[in-house]
Parts: sequence; C-alpha cells; structure tokens
Amino acid sequence: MGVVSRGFQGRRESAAADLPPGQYLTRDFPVLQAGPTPSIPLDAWRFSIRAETGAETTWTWRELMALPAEQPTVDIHCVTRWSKFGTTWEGVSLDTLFEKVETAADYALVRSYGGYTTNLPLEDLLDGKAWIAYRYDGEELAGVHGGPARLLVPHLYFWKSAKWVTGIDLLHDDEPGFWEQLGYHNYGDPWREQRYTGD
Ligand SMILES: Nc1nc2c(c(=O)[nH]1)N[C@H]1C(S)=C(S)[C@@H](COP(=O)(O)O)O[C@H]1N2
Ligand SMILES: [Mo]
Repeated sequence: MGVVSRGFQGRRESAAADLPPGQYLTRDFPVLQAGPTPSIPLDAWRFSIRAETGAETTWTWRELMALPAEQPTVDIHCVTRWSKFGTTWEGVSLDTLFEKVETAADYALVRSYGGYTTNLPLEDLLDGKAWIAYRYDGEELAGVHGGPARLLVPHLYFWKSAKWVTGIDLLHDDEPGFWEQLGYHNYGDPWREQRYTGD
C-alpha cells in the first residue's frame, strides 16, 4: 500500500544530508533569548542602516511594508543543536534595503531592541542570503520569535538571526556582538560546526 508522505522529511531524499554535523531535527520551534521580549509598537518601530560614513538610512514600518516582499523557505540551525527544516517566512531582502545605501564597509554589526547585537561580514547579508522577516508560517511573526521583525540569516547559526532587529552598523573593522564576545564563534557556519571560538 502506498503511503503518501507530505511535508517535512517527505520532500527530501535524505534528511541526514541536509543536517549539519552535530545537529538533530525538531518539529518544535524553541524560543531562545538572553533577555525579556520587548514590545515595540509599530508606529514607533524603526530600522536604520548606518554606513561607516555616518550616513543613516531609516525605514518606518509603513515604508518596510511598502517594499517588495519575498517568501523564503529555509532550514535553520541553532548552536544548541536543534535544526528545523523548511521554515517559511515573509520579509524584505537585505538586497532591497541596501539599494538605498552607499558603503565601502566589510562588516556589519546588527542591533536589536533590547540591546542584543551580533556581527557578520556584510557579504553574508547580501545576494539573497538574508531578510528582515515579519511573517512566519503564514502569520505575523510572534513577539517571542522576534516580532515585529527579525533578521533571518539561515546559512549561519541562528544566533546571528537577531530578533526585534532595529538596525545595522556598517564598519571597516569587525566588532564582536553579544554572543561573539561571550565565546561563540565569530562567524558561525553550521556546516563547519563553528560553535565556539577556536572551532
Ligand atoms: N534580540 C535577540 N535576538 C536573538 C537572541 C537574543 O537573545 N536576542 N537569541 C539568538 C539565539 S541564541 C537564537 S538560537 C535565536 C532563537 O530564535 P527563536 O527564539 O525564534 O527560536 O535567536 C537569536 N536572536
Ligand atoms: Mo542560540
């Protein structure tokens, strides 16, 4: 008798091939964060990119909503070893935001409401690799998962995907963010298992 397998692993030849080393699969969506969930009214929400020149480009919520949205479906990998396949999001590509930004910087320091920061090379935010996401699984992104909007950079460990994102500073010199200062790997590639400094 034929069994029709839908969704989840059914779409994959082999789940193992899509699972980075040391990770296990979960269907849950765990909540991980270093502090409380901030509440940000949409009319007060701002997102700004500050270039190394000091020039700042800012979007209001309405302006963000007016930009073309994309609907990425991506696998996510947390450094605490859970991975989740096929998560579906809606948001604005960083490429779209960077159309308005002039920069010669190589590094980005991402800032969140509440003070969380995380750093990554600017190129890891570009070329279709990152989004400001405001919907998850067909619904508004829940506050505990970073709503109103979070960064989504699925090719790096999930701590780089800053929840409640409010801006990006562009820098000539790399500057470690919150977890990176506390011993997490500076880059965080799950496929190379870059969990902690020295990995
Ligand atoms: N602002 C903020 N963003 C954050 C964090 C945080 O503590 N504060 N934790 C990071 C970590 S360690 C992980 S694994 C993911 C967890 O996202 P989730 O709670 O939606 O699963 O958010 C990341 N983004
Ligand atoms: Mo994490």
